[in-house]
Amino acid sequence: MLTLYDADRCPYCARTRIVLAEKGLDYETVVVDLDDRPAWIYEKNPLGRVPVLEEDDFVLPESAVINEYLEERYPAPALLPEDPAARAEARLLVERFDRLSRPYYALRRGDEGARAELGAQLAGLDSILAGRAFLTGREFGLADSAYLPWILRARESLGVDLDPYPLLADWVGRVSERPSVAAELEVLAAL
Ligand SMILES: N[C@@H](CCC(=O)N[C@@H](CS)C(=O)NCC(=O)O)C(=O)O
Repeated sequence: MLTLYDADRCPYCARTRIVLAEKGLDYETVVVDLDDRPAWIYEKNPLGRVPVLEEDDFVLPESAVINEYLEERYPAPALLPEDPAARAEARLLVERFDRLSRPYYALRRGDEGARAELGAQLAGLDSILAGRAFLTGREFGLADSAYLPWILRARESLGVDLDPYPLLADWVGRVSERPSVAAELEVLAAL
């Protein structure tokens, strides 16, 4: 049995919700109140953060690691390409995700220059999509799941216009038709 310690508003949790949905896995959700975190969450994750995935007595924090675990434990459908170089490229994008999250959170705080810095990162993703349909490669996968929650929130909550990044905007439109991502749009609309 899989359990996800989860919070609707958390984009890191959204990463894992997308992967669980893409893989068609059944799981239980335990909602963690981020404004009043229960003491027991520190037993699951010493940092006190969500998401945490539990499978029987195996407990795992960190969204990127959880998603890699799910990919290996439940390989079908694959969310990484077969080719080792393409797999490495997808992993590199996930590894360097803080280049996008830094200006995203700076913009949320209202820091000067953050919107332009976030725009530069969105332009970088747009140029990656010039050579491929998805950030992960030819198929939707882990890198797409890793970036989408912030890009959706930037558009929906921070008023970031994606029109200047046409390939990125097309990608958002394309992936939004997937049930895993459509469900996240519903979560966002209800926040
Ligand atoms: N690196 C972690 C970050 C998770 C994270 O920051 N989660 C936030 C909610 S979106 C959280 O639990 N914050 C509580 C805190 O930082 O104390 C991951 O990828 O899972």
